[in-house]
Amino acid sequence: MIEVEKKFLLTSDEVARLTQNATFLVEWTFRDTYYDTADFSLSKSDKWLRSRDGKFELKVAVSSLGKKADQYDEITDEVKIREALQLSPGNNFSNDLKQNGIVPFCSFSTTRKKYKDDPFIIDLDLVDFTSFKYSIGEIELMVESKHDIENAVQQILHYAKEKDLKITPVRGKVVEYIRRTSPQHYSELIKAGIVEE
Ligand code: V4E
Repeated sequence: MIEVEKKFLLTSDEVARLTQNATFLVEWTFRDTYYDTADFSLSKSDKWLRSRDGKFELKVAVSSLGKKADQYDEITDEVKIREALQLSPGNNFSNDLKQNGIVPFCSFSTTRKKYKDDPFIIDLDLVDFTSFKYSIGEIELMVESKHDIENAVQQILHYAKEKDLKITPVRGKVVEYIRRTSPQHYSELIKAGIVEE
């Protein structure tokens, strides 16, 4: 499955409109640790490796219709993550990452409130970066194939307009963390065309 999502920085009024007719599903807190090489080779290829509460996941950009990708395949199977990272089969994944110079570069916890407004899933995240907090909302649709991505994006934008949300480019949590804490990493992501200034 491909997760098609759009991020929003929401005012409290916008949160109220968005959740008014939605069903609250669950609230929980999780910890993400993101990994990269010293020269940022993964993130500069739009590959985002994280361990979420100890379980590894790799997000890889999906090219759709020749445009710069802003949707991601989520790979959770260790064998497939190894393939995508070109790591040979081995016993201990964390050790193999380390041996290949892939090490943690940030770790933070997020408290997420999840809602459903069929067919959309709405996530409201409050991220604790210790020295600062970041609040971000996401509207998501899951699709089976790359061919469904464009239509899903249009559905999300239509829904956001119905809710009178402000549609602007928004930095994801990790990108915001990198911008605030690691200017060199941030400028290399801009140079590589992965994030926009
Ligand atoms: C895809 C991506 C990154 C990986 C983290 O993805 P994100 O959706 O921000 O995290 P989260 O916790 O909401 O994941 P979920 O729980 O939904 O699986 S880090 C950076 N990107 C891409 C990206 C980009 N290229 N440019 C900007 C401005 N933001 C993010």
